[in-house]
Amino acid sequence: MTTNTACTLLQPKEYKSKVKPVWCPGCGDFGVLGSITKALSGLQIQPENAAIISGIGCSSRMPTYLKTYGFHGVHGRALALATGLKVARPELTVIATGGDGDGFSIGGNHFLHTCRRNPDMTYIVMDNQVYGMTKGQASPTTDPNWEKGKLTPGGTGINPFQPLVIALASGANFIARTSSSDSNGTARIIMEAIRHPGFSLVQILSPCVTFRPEQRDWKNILIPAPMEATSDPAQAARRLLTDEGLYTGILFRGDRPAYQPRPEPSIENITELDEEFRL
Ligand SMILES: Cc1ncc(C[n+]2csc(CCOP(=O)(O)OP(=O)(O)O)c2C)c(N)n1
Ligand code: SF4
Repeated sequence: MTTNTACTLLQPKEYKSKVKPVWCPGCGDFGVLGSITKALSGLQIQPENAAIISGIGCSSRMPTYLKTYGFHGVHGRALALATGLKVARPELTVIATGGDGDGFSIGGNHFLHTCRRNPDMTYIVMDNQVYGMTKGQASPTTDPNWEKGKLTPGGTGINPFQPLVIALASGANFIARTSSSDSNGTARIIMEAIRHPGFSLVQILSPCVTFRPEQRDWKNILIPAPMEATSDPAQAARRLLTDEGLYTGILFRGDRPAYQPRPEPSIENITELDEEFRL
């Protein structure tokens, strides 16, 4: 992480690009954008020293709205792209952003193996338990009884994916849940996640007011976790398996060393490579 050493402090609004978000009025993702800019400002990270990487979805539009470097990739591949960038440019602050569909459905495999690999980056998932961009299909985190899904009128009938439990079992080093309605609290958690070495997952419950209007009520039912973050995976697992997705805060903080291979020197003699592949 490279921070600002100049005298003038960068304000949150200075991290926003000139592009106006096209999200629906009231979408939780506006709050997340605000929290990311507050976190970057809080840590005084120069925009050119940070990169925001995403896949596809309403939430994956995030890099467009920030003045940092950014890459709006293909669906489900944010973590693969972000890992490659972090390996090649370890000095950058790398943040991957996206939705529950992008991250846990098409990107599920990358999610597991990024937790396992533990690169030093932050993954912000705006979880609205629906595919917003494609107009309201059930996602991996959708409640099995939600009957308004475009493709699942009787509900999915299958257990939701539990991202935090799965992240813990797969080796993520920092696990937190927060809400888009708590702008300052979310910014503080993102700052902690960026500072923490290794793979940090921040699940932000971020309502899709268009396809899940009932989620506006989330802000009234979420409760701060009753205990400090634990570094004991067994205790964290018990907590996560019994909290019904309502606890917010930093729920687990591990100390596994981050993955940072030294990039191999590039091949100097291309004819040797030619020889290797000659049929
Ligand atoms: C390979 C591929 N498959 C499917 C799609 C269609 N698609 C675009 S976004 C999306 C789901 C987005 O849901 P989520 O990640 O939860 O983000 P949200 O829009 O809710 O923020 C899908 C299925 C695509 N763009 N590419
Ligand atoms: S469809 Fe849902 S997730 Fe997408 S911008 Fe609108 S409210 Fe947000």
